[in-house]
Amino acid sequence: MAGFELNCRGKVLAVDERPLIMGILNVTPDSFSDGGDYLDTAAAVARGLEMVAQGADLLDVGGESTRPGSESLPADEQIRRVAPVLWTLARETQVPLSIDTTLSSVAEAALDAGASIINDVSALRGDSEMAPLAAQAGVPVVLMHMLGTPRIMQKNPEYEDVVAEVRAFLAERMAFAEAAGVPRSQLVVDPGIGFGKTLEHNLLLLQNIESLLSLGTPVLIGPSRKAFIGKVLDVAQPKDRVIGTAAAVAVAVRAGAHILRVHDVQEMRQAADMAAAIRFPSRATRS
Ligand code: HH2
Repeated sequence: MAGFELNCRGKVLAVDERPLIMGILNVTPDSFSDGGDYLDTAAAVARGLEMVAQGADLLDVGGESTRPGSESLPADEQIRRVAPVLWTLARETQVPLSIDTTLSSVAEAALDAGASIINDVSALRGDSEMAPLAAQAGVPVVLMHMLGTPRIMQKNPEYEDVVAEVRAFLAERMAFAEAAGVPRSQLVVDPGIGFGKTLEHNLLLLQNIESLLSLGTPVLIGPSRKAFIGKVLDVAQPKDRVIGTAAAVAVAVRAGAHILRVHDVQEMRQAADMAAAIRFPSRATRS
């Protein structure tokens, strides 16, 4: 898959040279693993810069938790949380900043503050103004699969063939985005690990990442510290799921995933680079 590039308002992310690490920055009181850690703007900015120093290629800033059972948060409160963090980070680091939201008014304020990627876990279904905004702003868009909404998504999710259904959904969302004016070259797809999936669904999706590569866009995977790892390893605390996350990241990179959305940047930089070296030995040994 040669020549993949995302144009983040002039900052170019080369997607096929090495795996890209997207550092997670949740400016929320209630995110499932780091809620409350970075509510203060200064603490959030410091964490963002730390992740960049640890090897993050881009940062994903969110003001709303989408953990199972969560309610949606009004736009003005999301903006109040993320805008000052984005504004400051945009002036203190060169890496592209992504806004994790389903609301166009939040995305618009974030773009004004310096974000240059939209990460929409509703895949442009949550707000009819989101696709036109993305098209007009010319920024990359992450389209993620989710069954239902965060409030109800983990209540008995069912599929006949989870891999095929998630792939078909993402193909349909790509067509929708393109019809709205977002070029295919600016789209990223994501199977949405943990969003309306049982343990088996998550494992099957990670086992079959290759099936998404033929969609012809970069693939983003977000396994970081999630409950499926806790279930497999019997680890209750999300912050204790780092090694399980590293295993999932390595498998995803070996299968061809391009972007890894993670909390533990330092560890996942190494896991991803090691897996990439095994996938492409000639690149790793080039002097
Ligand atoms: N996962 C979460 C949030 N946003 N976006 C994409 N594209 N893919 C993901 O897998 C994904 C995402 C949930 O993780 P986190 O941000 O750590 O938690 P919370 O939603 O509780 O803030």
